[in-house]
Amino acid sequence: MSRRVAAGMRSLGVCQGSTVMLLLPNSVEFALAFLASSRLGAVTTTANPLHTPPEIEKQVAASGATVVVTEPAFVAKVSGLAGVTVIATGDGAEGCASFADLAATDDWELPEVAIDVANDAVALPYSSGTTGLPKGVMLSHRGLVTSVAQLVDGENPNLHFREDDVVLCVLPMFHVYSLHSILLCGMRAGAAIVVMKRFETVKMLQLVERHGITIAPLVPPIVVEMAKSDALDRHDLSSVRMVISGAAPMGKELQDIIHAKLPRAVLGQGYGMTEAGPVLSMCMAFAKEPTPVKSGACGTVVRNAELKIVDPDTGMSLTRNQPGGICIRGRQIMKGYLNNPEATEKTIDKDGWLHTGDIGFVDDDDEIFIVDRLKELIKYKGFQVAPAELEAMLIAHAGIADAAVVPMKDNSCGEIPVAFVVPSDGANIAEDEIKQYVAKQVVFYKRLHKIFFVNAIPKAPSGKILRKDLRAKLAA
Ligand code: 4UW
Repeated sequence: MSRRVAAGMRSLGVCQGSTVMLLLPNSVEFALAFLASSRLGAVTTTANPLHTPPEIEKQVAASGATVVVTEPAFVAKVSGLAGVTVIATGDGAEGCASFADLAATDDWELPEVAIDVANDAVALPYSSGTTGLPKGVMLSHRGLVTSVAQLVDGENPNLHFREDDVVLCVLPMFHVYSLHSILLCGMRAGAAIVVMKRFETVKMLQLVERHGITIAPLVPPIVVEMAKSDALDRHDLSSVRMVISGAAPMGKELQDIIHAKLPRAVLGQGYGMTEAGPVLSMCMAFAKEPTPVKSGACGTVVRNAELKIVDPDTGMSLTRNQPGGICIRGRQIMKGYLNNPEATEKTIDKDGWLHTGDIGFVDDDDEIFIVDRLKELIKYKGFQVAPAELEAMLIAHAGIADAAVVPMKDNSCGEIPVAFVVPSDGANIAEDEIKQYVAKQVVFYKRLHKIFFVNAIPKAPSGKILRKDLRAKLAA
C-alpha cells in the first residue's frame, strides 16, 4: 500500500528532495505516508497536530514542506498556507487531495529512485537540541536504518522484538521515540503494531488485554498514571513481556512500583535524543541474551557506536562512575541541522562526537545513568519545550522587559515550564495575563505554569542567562 500511496503522492508533485509534513495523530496512514515519501526520496517532517497554526506555519516554512498530510479536523490549520498541497485522511475535507484516492493509485509506473543513503535525509523531526529554537534534525536513510539495526538486528539483538510480538503504539508517531523504536523497529522485526490514537489508561489496558500486547513502550508520565490506577488489577496484563521507558528520567521508586504490579514483564529504559539518531543506549535486559540491569539505569550504549563522558569545562574524557557530559559517535547520529551549520558545529565537534547536553556517568557494568541536564531543554511529559521560544514570545510583550524560562520539577509531568519575568517600567502586568498571552500561541505542553516577578534576570557577562541560578531558586 505504501507503493500505491507513493504513486499517488508523485502525481501530486512529490519527488526526490521534496519535503512532506505529517500532521497526523497515530494512524495507519501515518506509517503509509512516511514509507511512501521515503520511497520517493522525499523527506518527512513530523509535527504535533495539536500545534497552533503559527507553530505549524513556522515549521512548514523552515522545512520547506510543500505537501501536508493531515486529518479533516486539522485541515483549517494549514489550508491557508501558500504553495502547500493538503492531503486529508478520512472523508469530506473540501479542497484537499484524498488519502484514500492516493492509496488506490496504480503503482506500476513508480520509478526507482537513486538515493544517496549516507547524505539524503529521510526524516526531519524538529528539536531545539542543547540551545535555542527548534531546528530541523536531518536524519539520513543510512543513519535511521543504522539506528534500527543497532537495536533489533543481529544474532543477539539489544531490543529483542520478534515476529510474534504485538507492540503497543500509544506514544505519538510524530516524536522520534515512537517513529523509530515502535514503528520502524516493530516493522523491521515483522511484529504487529497496535495503533492507539491518544492515551487513556483504561482504554490502553483494554487494548493490552484484547490484543495480547507483548511489548509496551511508554514514557514515565504514562507509567505514573498506570502506577496510580486501580484499573491495573482488573485487567489481565500477563501477555506483556517488556515495558520500555524513555524520553525522560524514570526513578528507581517508580520502576519498583511497576515491577511489583507487572512481575512477569521485564522493565527497563532506553535513552534517546532526536539528534542522536535517536537511540544512544538501551536496557540489556531486553536483549535476546539478556543480562541483569540496575533500576534507574537507562541502558548500555548501542552496538557499533562509541560513547564517552567528558568534563564539561575541559572536554577531557572522564573515567567510570564520574558524571560529565555524555557524547556519542557513530553512523546513526544526525547529519546536522537543516540550514544551520553554526548550530550543527556546536553540537557535533570536528571529531564527529555529538554532545548531548546531558550529564551522566557509566558504571562498572557499562550501564549509563543520567543525573542532570546541562542544556536548556525542558521536558514536559517527554515533550520538548524550548525556553528560547517562550522567552522570545515574552520579550515581545510590551509589558515585559526581560524574561527567562526554566524547568520546575513536577511529580506527574516530570518538569513544567515556569518563567521569571521583569516587568517593563511602569507596567502593571498580572500573572494570569502572561499565562494567557503565551497559552494562546502555543501547544498545551508549552504553557507556562507559574510566573515569578523579579527585578533582573541573572546573566553571565556574555549575556547568557544563568539558568542554573534560577533552577536553584526554584529548588530552594
Ligand atoms: N532518562 C532521562 C531517559 C531519557 C532522557 C531521553 O525529545 P528528544 O530529542 O528525544 C527523546 C528520545 C527518546 C527515545 C527515543 C528512542 C528510544 O528507543 C528511547 O528509549 C526507549 C527513547 O526523548 O529529547 C532528548 C532528551 O530527553 C532526555 C535527555 O535529556 C535527552 O537529551 N531523555 N531519554 N531514559 N532523560
